[in-house]
Amino acid sequence: MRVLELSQISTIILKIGGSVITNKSAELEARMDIISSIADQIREANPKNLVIVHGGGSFGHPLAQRYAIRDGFKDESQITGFAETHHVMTVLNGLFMDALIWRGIPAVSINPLSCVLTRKGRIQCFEMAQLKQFLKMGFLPVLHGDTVLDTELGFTVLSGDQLVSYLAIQLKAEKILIGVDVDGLYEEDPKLSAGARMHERLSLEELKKVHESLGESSTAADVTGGMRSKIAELIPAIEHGVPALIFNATKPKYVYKAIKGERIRGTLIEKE
Ligand code: ATP
Ligand code: IP8
Repeated sequence: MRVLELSQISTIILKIGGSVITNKSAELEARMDIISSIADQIREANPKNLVIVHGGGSFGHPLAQRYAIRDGFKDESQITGFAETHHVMTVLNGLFMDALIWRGIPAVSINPLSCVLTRKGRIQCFEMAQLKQFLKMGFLPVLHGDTVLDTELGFTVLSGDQLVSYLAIQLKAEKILIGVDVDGLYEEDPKLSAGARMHERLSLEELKKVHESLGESSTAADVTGGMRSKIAELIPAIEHGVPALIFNATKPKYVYKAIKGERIRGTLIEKE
């Protein structure tokens, strides 16, 4: 068996948003048709260098909110809530993993709860040895936003977006692909402002300005801060020279094309 060196692998980090694989206006509602379609596209693309991170959507977010998990440990009643929130993330992860595994994709699930510790919500340590070895051996690691232990707060919520940026920097990724349920990054939430203009290409400096200008409608979506936080998390990876594409992962073949580097509509963000 040929085991590659990590330096030989130009990794792609693909985030599949909770807005893509769940119905965020309901609770615990997965979009199985989209999950199946994405799994088909990943099988067809057959990538050897992919890490997937999926979000919480209508699984993790409502429970995390109900028990105020992101604010940290304040009282005993949150203990069960923490366990429940983590559990529903593993249920969503299981649905996604099922779709990959039964298509013959060598996907392995990596629970952030078991390998990440945060400090005030930021990743403090992340045991990546297994993830790196899986990549070298040709597996497809799948991670997800999760509840994690925090050295200051007791516990908190770790967003998939923070994981994406962290992994992209640590693995010196070739690119980041952010799949959401809208076509890219707009001046305002396109679901609320039909005429909002989409940014097709942004430099790092332009992205920082757009981030500053995003209003309340881009913040309030969920416990991890919606589109505005997504942009804030991306900034360090772009600073490290990793380009990112925000695109609509619900559109037919867009995940396939994004992995393959084919041109699709979206917001491309590059350092210069
Ligand atoms: P999750 O955190 O559950 O993984 P996600 O990563 O798919 O979800 P959200 O946090 O739900 O993403 O953000 C995507 C949503 O952000 C879109 O559905 C869109 O309506 C909303 N949105 C708000 N402001 C903007 C904006 N300026 N540009 C694009 N989308 C925006
Ligand atoms: O949807 C959130 O991850 P995200 C995970 O990537 C939980 O922000 C537990 C709500």
